[in-house]
Amino acid sequence: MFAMPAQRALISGITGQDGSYLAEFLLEKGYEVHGIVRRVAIEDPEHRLTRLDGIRSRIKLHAASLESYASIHQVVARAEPHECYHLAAQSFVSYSFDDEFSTLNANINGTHYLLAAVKNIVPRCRFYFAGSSEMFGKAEEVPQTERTRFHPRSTYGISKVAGFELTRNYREAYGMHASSGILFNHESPRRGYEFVTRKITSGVARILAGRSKELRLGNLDAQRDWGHAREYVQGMWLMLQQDEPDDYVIATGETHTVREFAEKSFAHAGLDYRDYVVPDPDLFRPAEVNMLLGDANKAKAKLGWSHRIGFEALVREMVDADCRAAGVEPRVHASAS
Ligand code: G4F
Repeated sequence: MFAMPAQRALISGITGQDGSYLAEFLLEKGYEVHGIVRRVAIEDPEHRLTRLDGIRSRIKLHAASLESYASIHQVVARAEPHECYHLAAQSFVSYSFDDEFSTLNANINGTHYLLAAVKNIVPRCRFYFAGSSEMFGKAEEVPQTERTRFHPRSTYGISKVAGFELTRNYREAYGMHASSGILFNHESPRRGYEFVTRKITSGVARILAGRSKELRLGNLDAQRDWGHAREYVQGMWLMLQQDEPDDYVIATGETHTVREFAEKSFAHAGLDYRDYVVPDPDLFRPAEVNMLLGDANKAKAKLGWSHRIGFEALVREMVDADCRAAGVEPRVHASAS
C-alpha cells in the first residue's frame, strides 16, 4: 500500500491570528503546510513567530516580500501548493488613514503578485482571498450579503475591494479556482493589540493587575458582527473544497456596539466599564463604518458552515486569556459575567 502524498497548502500571513489557526487546522487534516513570512520574522522568531510556537517544527517557512513579484514567484515555485490562502495584508483600518499609499501598494500588489504567480506556476492550485466586511463600509442594506453593493470607507476597504475584483477576474479570465471569503470581524486571544476587542480585554487585565488606571477608546457606538477566528478559518478551507469557486459571507448574524464589548469585558472581571473607559476624540476615524451585520446563509447552505461561539463566550475567553497572561486570576474578580 502506498500512502497518499500530502496535500500542500501555502499561507501568506501565517504569523497572524488567522494564519496560525489555519495552519493548525490544516496540519490536523494532514496537510504539508508552507508559510510566507517576512525575512525579519525569521531573524526575530521570539517576537514575530509567537503564534506559531506550538507548530514551528511542523511547518515550512519561506522568506519573501509581498512587495516583490520575484520573491513571491520563487516561493510558489518551491512550495508548489495545491491550495493557497492569501491572508497577508496591512489589516489595521486606522493605519490606512495614516499611510494610504503603503496600504494600497502592499494590499493590492501583494494580492496581484500572488494570484499571478499561482496562475503562472501552479494554475490548478485553489486560491483563497481574504476579503473583508470593510468592503461594505457605508452599507446600503442590513444585513449584508454577497450581493450587497460595496461602499468602502478607507483605503484599507478600497484595497480589499480591489483584491476581491482581482480574484474574481482571475477566476473568470483564466479559469482559476479562486474564491473570496467576505469575513466579518473575527477575534480571539491571538488578536493583535491594536484592534478594539484585544485593546479592551488586555486593558481590563492591565487594570486588574494594577498596571493601568484607564482605557482610552474612540467611537463606542460603532457596531460590529464579531465571531471567533478559530471557526472562521474553517470557512476558508471549506470554500476551497467546493467543486466550483465562489464568494461567501462568513459572519455570526449578530451585531454589538464597542460599548457593549467593553461593558461585558469589564463586567466579566467584576468591574464597571464607566469607571475606566475614557472617550478620546483623537481615536475617531476620519470616515467610520458605523454598523456591520452579516448574513451567512449562503455559507450555511453551500458549505455547511455556521458559527458556534457566541459573543459572550468570545468576550469571556479573551478576558480570561489576557488576565492569565497578566498574572491575575480572572474568575476571582468575576461577579457579573
Ligand atoms: O477593531 P477594529 O480596529 O476593527 P475594524 O476597523 O472593524 O476592522 C477589522 O475587521 C475587518 C472586518 O470587518 C477587517 F477587515 C480588518 O482587517 C480588521 O480586522 O475597530 C472596530 C471598531 C471601529 O468602528 C473603531 O472605530 O471599533 C472602533 N473603535 C473605538 N475605539 C476602536 C477604538 N478601534 C480601535 N482599533 N481602537 C480604539 O481605541
